[in-house]
Amino acid sequence: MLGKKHKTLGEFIIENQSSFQYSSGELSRLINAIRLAAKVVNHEVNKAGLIDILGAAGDTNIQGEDQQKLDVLANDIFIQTLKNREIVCGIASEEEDDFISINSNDEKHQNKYVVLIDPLDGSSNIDVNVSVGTIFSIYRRITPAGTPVQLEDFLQPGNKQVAAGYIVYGTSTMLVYTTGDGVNGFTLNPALGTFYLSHPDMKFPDNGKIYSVNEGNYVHFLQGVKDYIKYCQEEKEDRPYTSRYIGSLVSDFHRNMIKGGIYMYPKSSVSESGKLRLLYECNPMAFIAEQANGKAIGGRTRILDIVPTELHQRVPFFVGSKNMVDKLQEFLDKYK
Ligand code: P6P
Repeated sequence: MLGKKHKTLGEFIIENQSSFQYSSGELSRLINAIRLAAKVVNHEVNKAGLIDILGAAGDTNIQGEDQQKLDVLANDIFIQTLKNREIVCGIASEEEDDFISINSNDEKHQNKYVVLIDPLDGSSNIDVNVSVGTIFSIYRRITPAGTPVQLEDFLQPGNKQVAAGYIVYGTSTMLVYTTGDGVNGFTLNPALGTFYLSHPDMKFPDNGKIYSVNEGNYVHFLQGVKDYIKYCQEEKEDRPYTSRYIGSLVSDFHRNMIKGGIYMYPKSSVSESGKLRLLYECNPMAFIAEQANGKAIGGRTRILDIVPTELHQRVPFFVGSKNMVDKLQEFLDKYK
């Protein structure tokens, strides 16, 4: 039984309220809304194998991927929870072709935040009982109060995020997030429905030794990426490194942040821009990575400095321990 020494997420949010920029309490309420939605989705994910919720919903999302029923359910849960709180003026989701504008009912009170979300990343793993996750990214709106939210509110560079985080529905369910003042991880006690601070001040270990990439695509990678993978595999100095790839970004990222490692989803001759989405996968994970002493690049550029051009755009993504990302950069630069 967790004793008093384990702070709850609610206590942590209150205690750290003052460190939130523009701390008017709304960002706290927004994180609390995500906490509630995470518990509801966790409940559905954990029983997915028990009721006929598996299998595609027969529909496909804008990415052309079969929509698993759990994808749709998680999307609805997060959107409804965020809508109900009168804090958010717009939501963009991997599962929604366009963003959703939420105009405040109260003319005087304007909702200040936009949220971008991947409600259930790695959903193809659901049917084989492998961890999946939710990823979220939070900005303050750009457009003046009152007007419907425009695309510019969403197409902000990642360095403007005010908060970002993920939930990993794994052997235990964890919520990990940052508001720009470090990264903290909270583990759900399912018996109590309470998240407890289990991983304070998370940091990537300096020298990672795990590399995560789908090596089945090796033949399609740029030469610099191929050279780096061979570097990881050669028997020299502290190598060969360990290869670990779950096929679920949140799970691979989470393990690498704890043990040290690099996750790579390069562009290739089959996916010209890579597979991962800048706005609701790469930017939030890059914000967390940099807050945890790690690094995130899209090739030659820092992920957080990329100016987005469209809601569902994809970018190549390399994220993890600084030493590993820097070494990869050296190999990429050889072919400038
Ligand atoms: P591949 C899941 O679909 C995802 O977006 C990430 O969570 C995961 O790391 C990657 O795609 C897996 O893609 O092409 O290796 O199956």
